[in-house]
Amino acid sequence: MTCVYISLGSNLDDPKQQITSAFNHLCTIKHTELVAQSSLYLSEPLGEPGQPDYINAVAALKTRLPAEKFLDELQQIELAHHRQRSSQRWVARTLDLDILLYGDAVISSQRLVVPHYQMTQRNFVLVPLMEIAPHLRFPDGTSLVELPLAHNMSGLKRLKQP
Ligand code: ROI
Repeated sequence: MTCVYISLGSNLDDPKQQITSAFNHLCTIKHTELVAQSSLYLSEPLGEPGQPDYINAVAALKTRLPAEKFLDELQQIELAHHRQRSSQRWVARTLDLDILLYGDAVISSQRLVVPHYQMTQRNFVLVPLMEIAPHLRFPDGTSLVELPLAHNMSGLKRLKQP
């Protein structure tokens, strides 16, 4: 089994409900177990100004699926939440599920870049990760606790226990 960390984000159509529903869907992925889920965090938007605040969270799962098959499952869940795929980046969305880490794999394909290319610059990813995996190390050996943003709550509010 491979340990996978993913991020969840939503800022449209009742974001709290979108994330709660996404956690339920994650439990149904074949050959996969949901191991841990963080609290929900209210987070100020990064990117296009004027969008609503986001709800963010992270999850740890164990899976027997290869990375791209696992990505297919995440994209199915996004579609079930009416995610519109668009060529525009950094805009509002009903549900965004990103693979952050897939074991120790370093992947760079057209569909998938792992570790997620901007995760270390986003406190709305690192802070929830600190909650569920404080001892985490990245494939290059960097540890999560060493990253200053992992302790930075600016623009971020923890909402409730999972
Ligand atoms: N901003 C926040 N706070 N949370 C997100 O999940 C998020 N996702 C995005 C962009 C548009 C970059 N901004 C975000 O994709």
